[in-house]
Amino acid sequence: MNQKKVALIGVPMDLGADRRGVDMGPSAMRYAGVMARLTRLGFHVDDVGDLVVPRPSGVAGQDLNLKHLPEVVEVNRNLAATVSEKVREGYIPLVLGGDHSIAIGTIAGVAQHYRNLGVLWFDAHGDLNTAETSPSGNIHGMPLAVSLGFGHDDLVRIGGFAPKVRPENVVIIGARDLDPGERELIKRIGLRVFTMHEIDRLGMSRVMEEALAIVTNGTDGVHLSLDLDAVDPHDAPGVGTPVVGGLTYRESHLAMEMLAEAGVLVSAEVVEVNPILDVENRTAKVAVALIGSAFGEKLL
Ligand code: B3U
Ligand code: MN
Ligand code: MN
Repeated sequence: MNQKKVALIGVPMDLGADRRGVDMGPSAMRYAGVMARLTRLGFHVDDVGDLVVPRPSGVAGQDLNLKHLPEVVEVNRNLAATVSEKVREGYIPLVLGGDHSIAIGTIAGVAQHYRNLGVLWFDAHGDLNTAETSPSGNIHGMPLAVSLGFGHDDLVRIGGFAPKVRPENVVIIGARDLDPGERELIKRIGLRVFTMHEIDRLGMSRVMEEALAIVTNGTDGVHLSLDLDAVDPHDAPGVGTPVVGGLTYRESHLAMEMLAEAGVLVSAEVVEVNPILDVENRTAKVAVALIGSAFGEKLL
């Protein structure tokens, strides 16, 4: 009996995005049939349900450079514990967001079981800000920095160790909106970023070959962090922060299919689906289709 097992974990969190509707993402993706999609692929799926996300404590006195920090820390601590337990039980955790701040908890939980975790980070943004460089104070613009060991101690230390991942094992794909402090950090730590410029020049096939070579080199597993705003707003309009000029439906599917073919995926999260801004749940449907491809769905 070695049927592959997936644990679905919903995190209806929008505090990292300063309350913008992405808390409904898990429902939207469940409604779009994520469970049936994975079951059809032959996975045993355990839907753990949704973690509890607290109401924001008073706005008065809160740190505007790290909005809702105590709540974001609490949720990510719980998420790290849940993810870690599911990995221990032999599941591939699939975390449904929620805003991207939840990557802090997912990666903290997974990294407890992998000494050298590779990370494929699909995003229009870098998510490499700290309180010092963030233009918004929103923690969903910080999770990759935190996982690399940069940022507020309460975030960086979740799971009890830091850093969770090394820059040489991480790539960003689809970036087109980077802040000055993020560019500086990318250069300082030598992080490989495949911007839209490179995707246009090289094509997604070549970009994924290079990206997979990096995240599998010396690693013992690969985590997929999929921010739906990597996809062009034409195909994925319902996201927290849409940015024009993104990945096409076809490019994003090819990327997920190539990831599945590599056979290295150990955990994933799909984030920033915002049903309030969506058109007939289109973005959640795209998200679920991309999940299908990442987990091995083929056209023929
Ligand atoms: N880089 C900006 C904007 C942003 C980051 N992530 C999202 N938006 N979704 C920031 O606020 O850090
Ligand atoms: Mn993001
Ligand atoms: Mn983003």
